[in-house]
Amino acid sequence: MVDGGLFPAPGRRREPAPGAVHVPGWLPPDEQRRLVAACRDWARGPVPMRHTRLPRGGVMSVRTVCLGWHWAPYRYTRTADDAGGGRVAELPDWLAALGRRAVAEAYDDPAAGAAYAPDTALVNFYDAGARMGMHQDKDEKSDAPVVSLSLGDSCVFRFGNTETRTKPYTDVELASGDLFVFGGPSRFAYHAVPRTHPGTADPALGLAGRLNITLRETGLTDAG
Ligand SMILES: O=C(O)CCC(=O)C(=O)O
Repeated sequence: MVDGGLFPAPGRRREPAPGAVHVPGWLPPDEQRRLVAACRDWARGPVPMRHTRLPRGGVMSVRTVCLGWHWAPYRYTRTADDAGGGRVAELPDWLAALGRRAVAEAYDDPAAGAAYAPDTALVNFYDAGARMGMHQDKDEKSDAPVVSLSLGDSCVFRFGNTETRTKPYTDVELASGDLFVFGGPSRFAYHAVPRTHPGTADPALGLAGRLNITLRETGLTDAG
C-alpha cells in the first residue's frame, strides 16, 4: 500500500516521485545490527574506507568503501587506484539477495526483484558534519534501480528531478532501517544528503553517525 502522508508508519510505502519508493523501517533491528557489523569489516579493507578526492581538488566529507567494483570520480574499476591499488572486496551474495528482496517489496513486483543483479555497493559513512551535494548516479551503464539502505543517525534525503540540481525536489527523512529505491523514471534523478541529525541513532545499534549502503548494477564486465 502506498501512503501519501508526511510521516509514514513503519512499513508503509511512499512514492515521492514516480519510480522512487521509500519504505520506512524496512530492516528489523537484528538485520540493521548485522549490516553495521559487516560495514565495520568492509571499512577495514582490503581497501580501507576513505574520503574520496574529487578531480578539481575537493574532498568528499563522507567516507566511502566499495564492494564488487570501486567507484572513484567518475568511473568504476576493480582495483582502488586512488586508495592503495588493492582489489575491492567481493559483493557478498547475501547482500545482492537483500537487494533483490528490496526491489521486489518496494515495487510490489517479484519479477523486478528476481531480475535485479547488483554487482556493486557503495558504503558511505557520515559523521556529524558530513553531507553529500546534489548529484546523479550516472556512472553505471545500466538503468536498473538503485537500492539505498540507511543505518544509524537519521538524515534529510533530498530527492529531486532528472533535469536540474535545483527545485522541484522533496525532502524525505531517512531513519535507521529505511529502504529507498529509485528506478524507472527516477533512476537518474538528482539527490543529496544536506544534513544528518547527529545523536538520533538508537544506542542499541552501537553506531555513532550514519551509514548508507547503495546497491547498483554497473552494467560493466571485466572484459570492458
Ligand atoms: O547517503 C545517502 O542516503 C545517499 C548516498 C548517495 O547519494 C550516493 O551514494 O550516491
